[in-house]
Amino acid sequence: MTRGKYTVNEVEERTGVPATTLRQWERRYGVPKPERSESGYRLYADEDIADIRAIKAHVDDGVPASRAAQMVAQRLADVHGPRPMQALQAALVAALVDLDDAQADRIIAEAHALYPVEDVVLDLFQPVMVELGTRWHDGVINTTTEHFASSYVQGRLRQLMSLAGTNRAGHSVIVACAPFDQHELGALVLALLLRRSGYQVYYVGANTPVEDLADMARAVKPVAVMISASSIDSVHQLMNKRGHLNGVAPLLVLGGNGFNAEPRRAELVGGRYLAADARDAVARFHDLVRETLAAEVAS
Ligand code: B12
Repeated sequence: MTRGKYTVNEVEERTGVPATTLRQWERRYGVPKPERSESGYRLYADEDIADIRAIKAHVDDGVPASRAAQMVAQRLADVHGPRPMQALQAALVAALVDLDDAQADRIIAEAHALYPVEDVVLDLFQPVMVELGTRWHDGVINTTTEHFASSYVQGRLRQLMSLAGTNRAGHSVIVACAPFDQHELGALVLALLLRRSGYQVYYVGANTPVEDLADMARAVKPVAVMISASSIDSVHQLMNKRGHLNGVAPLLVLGGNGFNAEPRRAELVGGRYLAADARDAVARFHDLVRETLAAEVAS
């Protein structure tokens, strides 16, 4: 049943909140949540108008808009059940843009109470970092805000890594970023998912010289070296150094944005590409490890 009956301009007239602000609240905080007409126009219900008036009243009392929207969203969650991931994404983006890590902690606690760790990481942290990174690339937020957000998310991912523990009996894997590549979050997400799947993960992190990575592999003897490259430049760095990567481990696995656009580039570096999504990549990786180890035993 459709509840929506007022257009955005009618809502502006009734509540005194400008249409641009209404759209911004919806995008940033997930409230109000108007329905859409068949042609895509927003249609607000009486309940939406009540929510907008409640947010406006808090804002008029001096409460920041992000907090006011959060208070109303929390009340809605109490009445209607858990907030969907999309609303949590918008709320987390808003908290990080406001440099409000206490609020970010609360949102993530809510997400962990509702969803499995893999979903929180892939459906909350990942889109939030893409959104904030894109805002930085577009010059909408400055470098300090981006760094604040990245290091916050990085901290949360490292915490999850520690909680996952180390499986000394698991097959070992080294995860690193390509030389000069500072995009660390994808590699960290991959490392976390691998650790939660029982691998013994050596997470090396950003900007790793290939020669040093090869030295480490000789010492650790992992079943796989996995390298993340987020840009074309990073892929070229790996291509130029492919000699050092040759035979570095039974499996050389390459991934990240620089390969997602053109997976065949992995062959040019002498490695394998699995998938754009870390969850799919880890599932394929299990099979690949099994096949590789079986082939080694047979030979
Ligand atoms: C956040 C971000 C940044 C942050 C990075 C913060 C950090 N500490 O990590 C900052 C602001 C620092 C940054 C800087 C730059 N960035 Co930037 N950045 C992004 C952005 C918006 C999101 C990346 C991200 O964090 N995603 C979230 C993670 C979790 O997802 P992911 O990286 O895709 O990883 C997933 C999968 O790909 C996969 N995966 C990743 N690695 C691997 C490895 C293996 C082996 C496997 C199996 C799977 C796998 O699993 C992960 C989890 O699902 C992307 C655009 C985008 N839409 O992705 C641009 C992007 C990667 N950046 C880009 C550029 C150009 C830069 C800069 C050069 C800009 C500049 N002028 O300075 C610098 C480079 C700095 C450097 N030397 O590396 C370009 C690269 C273009 C290209 N194709 O060559 C992109 C694509 C933006 C664009 N459209 O232009 N960036």
